[in-house]
Amino acid sequence: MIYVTRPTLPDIQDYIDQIKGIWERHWLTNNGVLVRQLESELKEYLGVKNLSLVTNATMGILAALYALDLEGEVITTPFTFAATTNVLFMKGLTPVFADVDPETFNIDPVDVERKITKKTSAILAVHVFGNPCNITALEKIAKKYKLKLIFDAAHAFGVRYKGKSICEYGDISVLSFHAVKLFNTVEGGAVITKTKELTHKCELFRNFGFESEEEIVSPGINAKMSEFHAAMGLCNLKSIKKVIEKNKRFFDLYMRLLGGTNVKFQKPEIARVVHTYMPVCFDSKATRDKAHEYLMKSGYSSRKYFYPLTSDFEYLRGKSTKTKIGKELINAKNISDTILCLPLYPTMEKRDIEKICKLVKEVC
Ligand code: T4K
Repeated sequence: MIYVTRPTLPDIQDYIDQIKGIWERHWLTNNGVLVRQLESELKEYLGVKNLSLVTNATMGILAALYALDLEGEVITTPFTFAATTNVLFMKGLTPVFADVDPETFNIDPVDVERKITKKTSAILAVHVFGNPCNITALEKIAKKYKLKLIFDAAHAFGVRYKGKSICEYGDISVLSFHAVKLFNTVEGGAVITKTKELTHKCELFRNFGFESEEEIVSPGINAKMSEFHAAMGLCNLKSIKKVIEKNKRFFDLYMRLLGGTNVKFQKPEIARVVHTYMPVCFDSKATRDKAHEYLMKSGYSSRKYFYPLTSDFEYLRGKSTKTKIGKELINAKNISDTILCLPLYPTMEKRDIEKICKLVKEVC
């Protein structure tokens, strides 16, 4: 079976060399040497100032919500992975869903502004599939209404926007380093903030709120990255350039082979985009579901990222006194109903992409 993606693994000897020192130091987690080294290498690679590693992006977004001390309503996108909405709910915030742009699949700033109320404290936007949101418009709105701006940048590792890292925009951005991401630490993530104070708050959050051995100054959780995860990151960072190049080459091949069919592609914003996913939209839900099944039968596992919309989650419905379920999320619904992410990873064979495209064309 060819899966939608396949994690990048370093040379095993390279990983063994990287973890050997752990046996000498007997320091396995909680801000170890390798965690600090990876933080420093990532700051350099991404070109960001304030970065802290965490166990995963889900915890990273939760840390952001606590660090910014948010209350009330947060305007967000329903076209995202469960994590984005789940953490709002877990923090006791009310997700208010804005529709997305039909071309870029990202949150629509016009609808964001329409949904602002006296209770709104922040905007939580997602750079879907690594494609930057309309950052300029969102920043303007956040400034005008004095709202905090958080970017779920789970898919946006290495993306640059107007000459700097995409993670340097907004108050806080969160990257995911899960196994299936472009850059992985097995499980992991990073929180990038605008100020040292916010980073300090996120770091308190990831370690139970401990300021010192006897002082807990804020609510916190265990979101610490281990040395073994950091070691994987240090190894994988060495090959990231090749991974990005290879994915881009395969992405372009898909575009070429599927160009001229009636599948629709996500429209990129102006930016240096990286390609973690190969999303395509079909002309109807029925065709999408047929393609999903047909590919599966032929040994190719595609994924319906993101279906259903998070605004359709049953648990939100149960708490609808608190949660505003989106009613007019037309664009998001259309995309969610017709989208399929096709397999894309650097160690794929060109002939698999050719075969996948042939199968997709047959369904179209
Ligand atoms: N925000 C957004 C917008 C996100 O997309 C995500 C996560 C988050 C926040 C939260 O980030 P983290 O807290 O995870 O850091 C996967 C990932 O688990 C998830 O990280 C990712 N987004 C989401 C889009 O995809 P699943 O449940 O679809 O993945 P899974 O485990 O079924 O893996 C997909 C395919 O990859 C498998 O069918 C086979 C292949 N695979 C997977 C793993 C784990 C492998 O070949 N080897 C592996 O080790 O969620």
